Amino acid sequence: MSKKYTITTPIYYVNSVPHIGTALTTLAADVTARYQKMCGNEVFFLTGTDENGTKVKEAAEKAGKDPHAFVDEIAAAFREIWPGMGIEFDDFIRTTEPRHRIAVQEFFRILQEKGHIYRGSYEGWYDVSSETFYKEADLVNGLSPDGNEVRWVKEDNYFFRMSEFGELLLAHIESNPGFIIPETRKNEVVSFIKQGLRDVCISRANPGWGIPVPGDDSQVVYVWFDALINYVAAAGWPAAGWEDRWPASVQWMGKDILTRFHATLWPAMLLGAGLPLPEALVGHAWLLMGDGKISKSKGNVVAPLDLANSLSERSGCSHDVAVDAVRYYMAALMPIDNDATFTYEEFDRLYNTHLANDLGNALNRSLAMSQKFAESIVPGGEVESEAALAIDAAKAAFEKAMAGFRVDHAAEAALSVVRFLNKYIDTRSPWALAKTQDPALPAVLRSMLLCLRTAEGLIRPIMPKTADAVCAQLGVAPLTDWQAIGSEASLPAGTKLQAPQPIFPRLEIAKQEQPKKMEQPKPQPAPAPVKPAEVPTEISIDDFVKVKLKVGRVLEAEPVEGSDKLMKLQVVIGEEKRQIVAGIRKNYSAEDLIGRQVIVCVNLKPVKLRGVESNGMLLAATDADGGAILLQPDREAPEGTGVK
Ligand code: ME8
Repeated sequence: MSKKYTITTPIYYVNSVPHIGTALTTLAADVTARYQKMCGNEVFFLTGTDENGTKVKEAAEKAGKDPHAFVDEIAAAFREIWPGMGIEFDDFIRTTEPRHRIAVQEFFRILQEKGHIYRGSYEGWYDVSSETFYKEADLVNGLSPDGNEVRWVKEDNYFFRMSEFGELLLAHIESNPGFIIPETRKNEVVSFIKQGLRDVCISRANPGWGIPVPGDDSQVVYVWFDALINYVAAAGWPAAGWEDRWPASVQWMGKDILTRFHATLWPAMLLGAGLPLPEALVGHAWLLMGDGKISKSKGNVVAPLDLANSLSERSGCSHDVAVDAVRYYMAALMPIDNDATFTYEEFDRLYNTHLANDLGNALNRSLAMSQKFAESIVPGGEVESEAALAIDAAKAAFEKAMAGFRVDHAAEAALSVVRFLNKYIDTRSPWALAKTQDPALPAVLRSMLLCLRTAEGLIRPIMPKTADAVCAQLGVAPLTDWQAIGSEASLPAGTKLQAPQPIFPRLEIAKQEQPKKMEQPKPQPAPAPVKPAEVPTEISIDDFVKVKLKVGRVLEAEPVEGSDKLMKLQVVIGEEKRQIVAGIRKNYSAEDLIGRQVIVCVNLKPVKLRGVESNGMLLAATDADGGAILLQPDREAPEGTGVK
């Protein structure tokens, strides 16, 4: 059988349920898997749970549960949550399974046979939270380097001669530049090894939980030594045929478990047993919440599905799209070198700007214009060269990003094509071409639609359900072959398009709507004296129809320099684009405005406000402080629709 492209995540401790931190790594692995499948590789995507440690046993005791029942319950939560996040793993290994126990005991036996294991006594500190042994010199103010409590341990144990592998590991890292990613973390690993690797204690006194050391039931295998072996156990080792799944092409993890475990202990174990080393180890940075790492003990856990459910409720988008929006957020944020901070505000902002504005608008506008100017049929004709270049550049940027496991850059590349498209629509102005019956119109529409089709292919590894929704509107089958992305054949002339259906309804970002943010009610000022209502002068319908009102969409927005009230907007109204200056800055930021539909009075005489020409007026109600509350159609209406 041919070698598969093997992708692994860490196997997670079952002391707590999945959260947005563990989802981050699993998502990175899923995006890699989906991309590699599209590239034609046979993929083996492995995840699972780490169930044998002291940490898990103590968590079960704390919960007053039998450890077997406890691990079954939490492992089931992991197994169930991942498909709900669109994560399609091929195997889920639990370290309490017989196939894992057999592999661990055999691995131990082989290393023993080859003289890499000896008996000794351990006296030192042990951090249960990270299941790590520390020397006195490693401690910081009596705590582990991560700030966890440590306990003194004195036991007769088995030791692995890790000290013998330092030179071999350094040579491997040196001759395989892609082995440890990113570069900064590779340097940390190299200096850790250069300080001298110590032999590692690889067993603990048997507490009645864990995998017994072969031939010595008084000891169980140290949980890290045990857990790392899951990767080859799931490949089928020690039985024949494991070579099609091991070595891994990439092992994804957080930086916490790279240096001491995956980049030193694990390769040393493999070298000792005569097994091949993984091709790449990616140790990403932290997703922080507020000022700290997301962890159950800190009580700051965000469940990814809760986030999706809240988005779907608040915006009205479908559940599938909301899950994709969470996937997109994590992909776009994917911290590699530096830690990133999770905030609800940033999540909402990215949804509105990247998804509703950039992707949603590109889709709506392209389909609406195709409907208007090409009867919703993909026209023939050559794709214009600037569109072809943008398509190729986005695809190449995505490929480069994924070759270096930069999921964040891949997300950026995927959206670059719709950002280009929105600008292209503005500059090529199909409405103007239609007016003058310019022969370039079919090519422009075709270019727009091919950009969309390309975006559908490029977002697919990150947002698979959204890609399907885009396909449905384009009237084509999903683009699953990477080679075909960007090709003219991927969107044949004559394809019948569907009417545009907004996929990402905009979120109204009012502070009080943010989930989990409770604001103290402010003391209410005494009500202002009510002014008697003015009796408006009556006008006839003939007067009213003189005021021409139309639906427009804000494409660009920026504050007018020197004014704290005025915003300069570029608004598309049907086939034309207008500059409008509006006194709404106090209540709306540029981000609130871009992509929003507005009602415009289109037959006001142009005026100059602070020296900037304004060609129309937005309709707005006025709040108690004189601030603007913009009017907006109750549902999306094509730009240019008349308002009565
Ligand atoms: O370490 N930001 O399991 P674990 C980014 N069982 N990534 C995060 C994160 C955050 N806030 N929180 C968790 C173990 N992670 C061992 C692994 S493998 C043979 C054994 C992710 O449940 C990140 O990948 O503590 C980190 O390395 C992993 O979860 C730790 O999961």
